[in-house]
Amino acid sequence: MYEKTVVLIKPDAVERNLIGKILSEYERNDLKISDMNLMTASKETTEAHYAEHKGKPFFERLVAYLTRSPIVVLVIEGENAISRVRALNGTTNPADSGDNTIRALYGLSLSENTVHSSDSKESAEREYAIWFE
Ligand code: 3AN
Repeated sequence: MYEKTVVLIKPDAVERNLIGKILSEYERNDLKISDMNLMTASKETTEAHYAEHKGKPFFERLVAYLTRSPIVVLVIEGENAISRVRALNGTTNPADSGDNTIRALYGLSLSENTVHSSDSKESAEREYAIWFE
């Protein structure tokens, strides 16, 4: 199925000049970057994005991290783009992430794990509305 997914290149990656390396992982796997914004995320937008984690012990730290410096917000398209991008990104904790995944290569910790991507079609639509509308 042809899909769109929302990807965030998070502050730890932008701070370490990894935007180009991460974009090239998606492009060389035949995924299409169809929208892209470099921005500093507001607290309100970030809290909406991570609404499912509100109230958890790490929520405030997560919001402080994502808003501390610029991020890149992307729309990536292709056949089965949602699962393919998540496979390229790897698991939430970089320490457990498969060889050559973006998080294994560049992730620093469970909190500073370099990239985000939508986990379903519903999440992609919700996240698109948050970041692009
Ligand atoms: P993913 O981004 O892999 O879909 P989620 O949605 O479960 O992962 O978590 C969102 C973000 O919240 C993660 N990228 C991570 O930074 C943070 N996070 C999740 N679980 C924990 C935890 N137990 N401790 C600290 N941070 C966490």
